[in-house]
Amino acid sequence: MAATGVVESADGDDWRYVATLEDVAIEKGEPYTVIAVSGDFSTPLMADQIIYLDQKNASQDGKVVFDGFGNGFIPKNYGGGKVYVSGKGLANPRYIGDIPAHGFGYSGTISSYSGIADLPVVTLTAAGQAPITATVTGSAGSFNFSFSAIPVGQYTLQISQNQHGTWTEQVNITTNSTNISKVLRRLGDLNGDNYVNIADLVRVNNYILGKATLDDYQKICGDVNSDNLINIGDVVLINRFILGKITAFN
Ligand SMILES: [Ca+2]
Ligand SMILES: [Ca+2]
Repeated sequence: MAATGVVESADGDDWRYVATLEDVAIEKGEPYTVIAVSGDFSTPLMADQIIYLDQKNASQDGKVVFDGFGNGFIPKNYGGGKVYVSGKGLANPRYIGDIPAHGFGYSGTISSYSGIADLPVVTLTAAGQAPITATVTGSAGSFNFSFSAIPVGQYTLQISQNQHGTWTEQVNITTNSTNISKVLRRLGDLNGDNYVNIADLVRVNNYILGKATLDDYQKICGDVNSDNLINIGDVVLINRFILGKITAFN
């Protein structure tokens, strides 16, 4: 006896499921049903558990082929599931395989200082999981990034680039592909005008003196030596940068 299922993932949101069931109990011409569910099969089966449902007649004894793709799936759940087949000769729905977690595209554009050639690094990290790294293209302060097939859930988005303040935010990947745009500021550029000059130095100084506040991203961009503090050490470095004594912050 053999029972196998194969899931073939394609680009973006489109994917297909091909199941082949070979079993001596299968009778040619009899209807068999393949059902993909989130979690385990249960009776009664809840409608929102159903990922995919299809019925085919056995084309020959011992073999039924299900071939569904794209809109053949009911997108109730993309977190993965299990596939069962039921029909004549099968007293209970038979488990034949897993559907891997399926996800959605997440992409966007990044604007940054054109004088830095290094590509940004973009990652999505779910709690307790390894970071997923985006494909990044572009040059001269204008970049595109894209993730494909990210399972739905909460992630930390991080965008970093040499000589720029690292952008971090929480994002919720939903059952839609998403396109965003972000602006990365240079280290030392607190007002976001792409220059590091006396205006930025004054802001940092006023913050240290308690005369002004900075938002979270300004604090990251003002911490030019990346020690998680904004203090005289950063002022000295920004001043040296403005005077041309250094050309980079790290
Ligand atoms: Ca500036
Ligand atoms: Ca610092």
